[in-house]
Amino acid sequence: MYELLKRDGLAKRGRLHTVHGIIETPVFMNVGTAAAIKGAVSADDLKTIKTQVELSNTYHLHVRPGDKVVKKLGGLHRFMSWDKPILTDSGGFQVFSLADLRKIKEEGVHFHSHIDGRKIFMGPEESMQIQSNLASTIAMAFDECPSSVADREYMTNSVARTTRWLKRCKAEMARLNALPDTINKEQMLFAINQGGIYEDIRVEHAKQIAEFDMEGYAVGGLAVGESHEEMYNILDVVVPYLPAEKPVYLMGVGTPANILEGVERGVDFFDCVYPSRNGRHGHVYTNRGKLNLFNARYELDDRPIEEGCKCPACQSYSRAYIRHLLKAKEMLGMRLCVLHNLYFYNTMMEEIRNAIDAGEFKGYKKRKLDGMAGTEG
Ligand code: PRF
Ligand code: ZN
Repeated sequence: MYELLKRDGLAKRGRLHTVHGIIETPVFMNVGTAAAIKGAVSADDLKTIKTQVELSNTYHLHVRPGDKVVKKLGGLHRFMSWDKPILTDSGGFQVFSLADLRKIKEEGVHFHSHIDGRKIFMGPEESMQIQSNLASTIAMAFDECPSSVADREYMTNSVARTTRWLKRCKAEMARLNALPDTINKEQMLFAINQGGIYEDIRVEHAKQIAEFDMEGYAVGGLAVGESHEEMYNILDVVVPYLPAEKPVYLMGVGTPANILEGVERGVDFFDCVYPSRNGRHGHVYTNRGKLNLFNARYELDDRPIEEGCKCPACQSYSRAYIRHLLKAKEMLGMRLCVLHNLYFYNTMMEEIRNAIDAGEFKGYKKRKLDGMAGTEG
């Protein structure tokens, strides 16, 4: 159940009550595709860095180790030793971006595994069954994320099919939640809006899925090659048609600036690989811009990544030491950068929530963006 606590302009401050605890929104979900945040980050670490929700992928876990294996071991929470909320993406997007030789039909998608080439079929029912076996807190509907350059005709047909798939997802999830051996019988299901950058197709689809009375609504099909302005425009156009008393999730987005712009337009949930991926490459976020710790200027820099940061990296280690670890390819170097970056994102979300509570989101956003536009130092 989602509680809308406050609005500051269009920005929403909310609280999603789940069987695995409360999610304070706006929230950034930390991406652990295959049931782990890449960079040797443990479930204990996630608590230290203020993670509220971990995100995993249906497609990856179905291929390896197999959702039936995870179910036998008690579900994803027990498997990865994480008792807070987990959101699983439905596989739709990953199948379209990763798998080879896919064929889309009314019943679902036929494709080959990117691990061993094995033939797999996934449709709405299969996606719900896999997510039910994983027993995540929130499951995502099975959708098609069409290319950003798909033409109007393709987009119209694709979106209509995604709506028909949503109907099947909802029915299958209700059936699974009522089965005696289902691990999480209160698994939530979020719908996904598609339509590329066609405003009318987006709005029509948003109206249709709003009728389904889902527990949350995602905006998919963005950050797939369109410009930031196009993405913000679609949010301006489509979010007003999604139920305001439900959480809104902008999938796969994004940079700190993208998140601030999304919050301002009424988005509650975000996820993105940037903080972990950039961390693994020695790129770290600070309130005065991003640093590349491989840069020679940090060779003798005894300061933490960010003065005053309470993350495990900044509490104990200098830029110079982390730079040395990265250059020596010591795993600890990557790990510290990933921990710092996720802490940076999670802390920004906390600041955003506090700013909305105080009714001063706009001022906060401007100060944060101005600061981050700074130069490397
Ligand atoms: N659909 C699903 N997952 C996603 C997306 C989508 O459109 C995106 C698009 N940015 C990221 N993850 N199911
Ligand atoms: Zn830090």
